Formats: sequence, C-alpha cells, structure tokens
Amino acid sequence: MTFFKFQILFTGLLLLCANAVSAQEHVESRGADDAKMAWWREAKFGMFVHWGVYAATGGEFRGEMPTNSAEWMMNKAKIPIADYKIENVDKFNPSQFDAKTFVGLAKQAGMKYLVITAKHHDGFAMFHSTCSPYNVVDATPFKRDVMKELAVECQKQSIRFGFYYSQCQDWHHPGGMGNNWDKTIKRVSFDEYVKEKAAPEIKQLLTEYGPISIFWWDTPRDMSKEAFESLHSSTNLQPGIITNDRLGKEHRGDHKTFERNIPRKGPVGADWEVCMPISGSWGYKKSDTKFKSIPTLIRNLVDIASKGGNYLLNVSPTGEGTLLPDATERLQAMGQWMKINSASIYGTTGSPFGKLDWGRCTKKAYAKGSTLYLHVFDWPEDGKLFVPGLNNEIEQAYLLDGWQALETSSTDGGVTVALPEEAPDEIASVVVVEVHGKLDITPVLPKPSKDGSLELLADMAYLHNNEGSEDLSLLEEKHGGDSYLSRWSDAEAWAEWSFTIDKPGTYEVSAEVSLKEKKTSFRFGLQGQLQSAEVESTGKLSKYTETSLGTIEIEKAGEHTLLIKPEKESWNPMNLKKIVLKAQ
Ligand code: JFZ
Repeated sequence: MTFFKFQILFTGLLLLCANAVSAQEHVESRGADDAKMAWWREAKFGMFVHWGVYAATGGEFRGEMPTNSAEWMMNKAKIPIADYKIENVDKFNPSQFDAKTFVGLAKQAGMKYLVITAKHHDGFAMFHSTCSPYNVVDATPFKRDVMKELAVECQKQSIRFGFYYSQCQDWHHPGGMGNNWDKTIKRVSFDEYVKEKAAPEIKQLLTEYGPISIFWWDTPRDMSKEAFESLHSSTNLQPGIITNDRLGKEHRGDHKTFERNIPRKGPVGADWEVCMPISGSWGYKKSDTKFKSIPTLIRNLVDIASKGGNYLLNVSPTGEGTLLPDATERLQAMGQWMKINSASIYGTTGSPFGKLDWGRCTKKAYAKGSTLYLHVFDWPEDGKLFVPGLNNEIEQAYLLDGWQALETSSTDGGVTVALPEEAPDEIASVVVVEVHGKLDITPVLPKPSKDGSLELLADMAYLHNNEGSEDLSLLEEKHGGDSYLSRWSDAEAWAEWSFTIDKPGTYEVSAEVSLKEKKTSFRFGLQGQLQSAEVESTGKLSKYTETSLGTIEIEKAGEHTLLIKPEKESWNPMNLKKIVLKAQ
C-alpha cells in the first residue's frame, strides 16, 4: 500500500470514530483537525517528564546549585562539555528506574498521555541515538534506552506517548544554538547541526519507537527555511501526530502552549495546553521543595478544563530513576479525586458561564441537552448553590460522588441547587446538573449599585493580549486579594469591560492607576466614541491613586462595552486596579 493510500484509509478510520462520538455529543468544532485532535481534547490531563543527566547531581555542579531549573545547570554554571561529561553523563545510572511502575503512576493519576524529554537543551539523547554517541546507551553506565522502555510500557498501559525535543538549542553539538561558554567548540553552521543531528534523531524517534502521538518542540529560534522544513517534514512519519506551537516563529502547530501559568481565559477557537512543574524546577533539583499543594493541583486541573484547555503536569525523576514521595503522593491524590470525579474532566468543554463565585464549571453538550459539572471549591454555608443566568429547564441534579439526587429551583436570575450540609470533597465537589435543550444562559454583567456608581475591576476585564502570550504584554495579576492589570508595556494590548445600565445619561469615569514614568496617554470610552486621557506619575507602580478621566454619554439603557486603548506614541506602562463610572 502506498503511503498516500494508507493516509486516506487512516483519516477515514479516524473520521468514522469521530462520527460515532458526535452521534451522542456535540463536540465544539475547532476546524479541520477535529478528527485528529479528538483523543487529545478528550484526554485533558497528561504527564510531562523532564529527565536527563542533570538529574544525576540533582542540578548541582561541584557543590554549587547554579539555577532555578535543574535542566539549565550546564548553561547557568557555564559548564564545559568535558566537565558535564565527568560530573553528569558518567554518573547517570538510575538503577531504580522501572518503566512499568512509572507509567503505572501516570495512569493511576488519571493522566491519558505522557510527553518526555528525548533530548533537552544540553544535547544529551535519552535514547539510543544512531547518529551521535552522546546518548544514554553509549555514554552512560546505565546503557538502557529509557525512551524505548517507556514507549513500550505506554503502549501496554494504553497511555498515549510523545516526545519533547529541543530542536534549536543544543549545547553539545558544535552547530547547535545556545552554548557560548565552551571555547573548545569548533563551530559549524546550524544547518549542519540540523543535518547531522536534529533531523536524523527526530526521524529515528518517529520511526523506531512505535506509535508517537505527540511531538513537543521547544524554544523556537530563527532558522533557515530548509532547516525548518527538514525538521517539520519528519512529523509526517507518524500520521495523526499532534505538535505544539514551538517549532519556529511562523509555525502554529496543533495547539498553543502556556507555561507555568494558567491564562485567565482560554483562547477562543484554539486548542491549548498549560505545562507546569509539580514543584519549582522542571528537571530534578535536589533542593527543590516547592511542591504545589494537592488542592492547588486538583483545582488547577479543574480551572484549566473549565477554560477548555489541557493540563500537562511535569514530574522530575531523580538520578535513581524514581520520583520523590512528594510527587508520588500528589499524583496518587489526584488519582483518588479523578476516580470519583473524572467524568467532570474527560471529554468536557469549557464553562458557558462567566466568573462563578463558588468555583468552576465544565460541560458536555449533546443533541438534546447538556450536562453541567459544577465544581464547588467554596461549599455554600446556607446550603444553596446559585447558578447565575441559567434559564434551561433542569432534568436532574445530583452529586457526582454517590449520585445523591439534589433539589433545584428556578428563578428569574438563575437556578438554585439545594446541597447537603457537608461537602463530599473539601477541594472540589462536583454537582452535576443535566439540562434540557440548547443551553440558554444570560450573561451576568456588572451593573451600577443603588447610588448609581459602577465598579469595573481588573479581574472583570477582557484583555486583548493574544491570550496572554509574550508578544502582547498585559496581564491581570493578583496581589494580596486585590486584582490589577499590570505589565502593560505593549501599546498594542488593550482592555475592555462589558456592563449594563438602566439609566442613560452622563457618567463620570475615573480610574485607580499607578504609573512610574512622568505620564501616559490612552483613549477610553464606548466603542466608536473614544476620547483621549492622560494620567500623571504616581511615583512608583505600587502606589495607586484615583484620577478622573472625564465624562461619557451613554445614550441607551442596556449592555455596553468600555475600552481602554494605549496611545501608541505616548504610552508608558501603567497599572490599573479599577474603573469607576458615576451617574451625574
Ligand atoms: C523551556 C525550557 O527552556 C525549559 O527548560 C523547560 O523545558 C520548559 C518546558 O520549556 O522554557 C521555556 C519556554 C518558553 C517559555 C518559558 C520557558 N515561555 O514561552 O515563556
């Protein structure tokens, strides 16, 4: 069979599967790749593994701990290749490593896929590379192809398997990027590195390790078209493989990546994933005790799912080849929660609501109705869970843990679910609400209080910042209870707030801001009637003052949107806590 025919057959099979699913469930379409992305969207939760020879010393170099994240030790301590070999490569002997136990732990946690560093920036191949002896089989006392062992085991345990590969940075090959400290390197071109090492290694990974579901590029840098093409083309070797957005600047891949932080809102119409270390460092670091708490980890998973994304949670095997008990315990606790609650995570899509006071929501939409999974973080003391704006007829409501039926009552503003006194789970209890028909939810917008003033807080803003990517800097951050817009260095990034009013008229607009530079200018107001404003320095970014910006006319009652857009020529970064509208 030709490769082309094979591909048609394969795509056909995938489409068949996808159709079988959509008969029951209306998965939100995100375009041409629906069939290919189906398993990944369903999965929601994966394990990321940073494992390399840096783990042999736990990120330490001759008694010094040079870096926050252990896999960067060679770079941060400017370790020559020869010394890295003596201190790390020669000492890498993880005799306790057992692929079966390791993959079993991912499975126990409820993770559906595993992505591991086949080669990180240090250039060391954690597989039996056929083009460079700088690899775990030929260069370490361990001599075992750990990628092969994991690939085999993942297949056995039905965990999707993927490789992380640092395609541009390679601190070992003389053509790789990033090593500017080892003066013994006799430089060759980057294209030569791609030809001699990156391309053949990637090809090997995609042909000799069974089915590979994910290829996870990292740290894109400028490269020639030819280099880009030779790396990119390899991914065709695995039909249906999913790639991230970090191959090159113009390469969008199949999904966006968010690093360490969860975006406030998921990007619209795109697949995305948050990768995050379970502790502080990606690679195993001896002194790293910054393990995230079990509640944080579970709530992160829920939070990400409620925004429509996937959670790729990183763990860091030690030089012995095992995880620390801190990591194991956390994964097991997540697994315990998932055992009861996974129906509220797998195969769900993002919340149809705005911000919910008590927690998060995920959903599954079907032809005849929808299932809402209400994740209650803060169990209401009065036993009444209010779901704002929900207008649908309720078919039934119950606790996911134990299926205890719950009474509901509908009012104008939404639905109230009567809860038992005790939360089934202190971290996140799931209340399932099944509704009839197409989802009908009235967005709950802020409106003026009785005295006629309306507060638009930072955490209510919609930010136009390319979903928090680095290229448009503007973030909403929390600091001791307060939320504020910050790091607004980019004049292309802007903010908007939607609200409703019942009294048309003149409103005075003021803003609580801070500003280090002398002054900054921007435009503000309703769409189509923006006006200029300027605010003066408050001395430092941590000092806020309330300043009047001017007045605006609101001609109709109902829904409106107020914007703030930097003035490109005269913008200086300001922080903003809130906007206040006062009826005149
Ligand atoms: C990269 C690596 O340098 C790091 O060691 C780790 O593997 C991580 C998963 O990826 O680090 C990055 C990459 C991208 C950003 C930040 C750190 N980013 O886009 O903000």
